[in-house]
Amino acid sequence: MQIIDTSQFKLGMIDCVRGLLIRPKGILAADESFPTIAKRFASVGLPNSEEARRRYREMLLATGGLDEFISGVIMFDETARQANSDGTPFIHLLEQNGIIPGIKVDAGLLPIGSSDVENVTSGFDGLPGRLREYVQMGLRFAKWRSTFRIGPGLPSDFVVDANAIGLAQYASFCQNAGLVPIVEPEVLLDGDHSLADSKRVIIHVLTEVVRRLEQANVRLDLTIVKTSMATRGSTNKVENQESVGAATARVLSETLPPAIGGVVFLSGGMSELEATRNFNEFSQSGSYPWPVSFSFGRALQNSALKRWATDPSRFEEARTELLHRARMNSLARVGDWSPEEDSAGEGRTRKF
Ligand code: 5MM
Repeated sequence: MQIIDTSQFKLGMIDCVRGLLIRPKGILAADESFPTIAKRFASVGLPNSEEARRRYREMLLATGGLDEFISGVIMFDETARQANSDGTPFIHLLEQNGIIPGIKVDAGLLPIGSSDVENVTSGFDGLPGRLREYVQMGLRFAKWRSTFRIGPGLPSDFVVDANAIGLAQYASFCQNAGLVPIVEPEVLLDGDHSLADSKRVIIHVLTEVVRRLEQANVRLDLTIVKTSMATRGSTNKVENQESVGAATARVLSETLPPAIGGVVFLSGGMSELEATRNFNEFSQSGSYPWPVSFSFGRALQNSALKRWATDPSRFEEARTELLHRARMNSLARVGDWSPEEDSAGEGRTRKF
C-alpha cells in the first residue's frame, strides 16, 4: 500500500494560503470555461479558437511585473496544459515569475428544478483522480463555483443545501490531495432585489457553507472563501441605503469565523471601477480577522481584452491595461485607492 506523507501536504497548503493572501496582492481569475470565453471574445468581435485562447492567456500571464500585484492565477484546464510562444508551459511560467498557479475544477452549472433559474454545480466524476493529476502538473490551489439567485422564494433551500454540501465535499477532496480549495458561493447580481435582500442571502448562504465545511472536517485555515459583495440587484435603480463596502464588512464580520484562511471577492458583473471602489470602501470599513483580497475576473480583464481585440498581434498595450487594474485593486486592498489616480492611469493608457 502506498503511504502518503500528509504532513508535507499541510505545510505546502499553509505556504500556499499565505502566498495567495500576501499583502497587497490579489488573485487573477482567468478560468473562463469554453462557453464563457466564447462569450467574452464575441463581445469584442474576436474569433474564438484554441490558438486565440492560448494567445490571449499568453498576453495575460506573461505580463512583466504582474507579480507585483498578483499572487495567483486561476486557470481553466485547457490553459493549464498550454504553453507560451517560446514553449514554456504556463504553469512553469507563472512559478518562475513568483505567481502561484491554480485551477478551476468544477465542470459548470446544471439547471435544477422546473423553473430553470437555479443551478447545482457539476464536476464530481473522477474528481479525486483529476486533483492528483493537477498536483503532479504543479498546480497548488483549486476553485469551485456555485451560484445562488435572489428572487421570490429564491434561493431555494434545496439549492442552498445541495451547493453547500457540494462545496464542502470538493474542499475536502482538495485538501486530501494537497490543494488549497477556494470555495466560491456566488450570490448573483442579476435581479431587482434590494441591498437588504442581498445581505440576508449572503449571510444565509455563507452560514450554510461554513456549517457544511465544518461537518466535512475541512480545515478552515487551509480554505479561502470567494464571495460576492453585498449590493442591490443589477436592475434595481433605488440607491443603496448603505455603502456596498460597509454593508459587506458587516455581513462578513457577522458570518465568517476567524479561523477561515482568507477571503477574496469576485466582481460578479460590476464594472471595473465599481468593483475597485467598493473593495476600497470595504478595506476602509474596518479590520478583519482574516486577510481579505480580490479575485476578479472581468473587473481585471475587461479593459485588457478590449484593448487586445483592437490588435491581437500587440500584447503590450493590453498588458498596460491589466497592470493598471491590478495596481488599482492592490491599492484598494489597503484602502489607498483614489478615483483621481485611477483615471489618471486610464488617461495615460486608454486610446481605443
Ligand atoms: C472568470 O470567470 C470564472 C469562470 O466562470 P465560468 O465557469 O462561468 O466560465 C468565474 O468562476 C470567476 O472566477 C468568478 O465568477 C469571478 O469572476 P468575476 O468576473 O465575477 O470577477
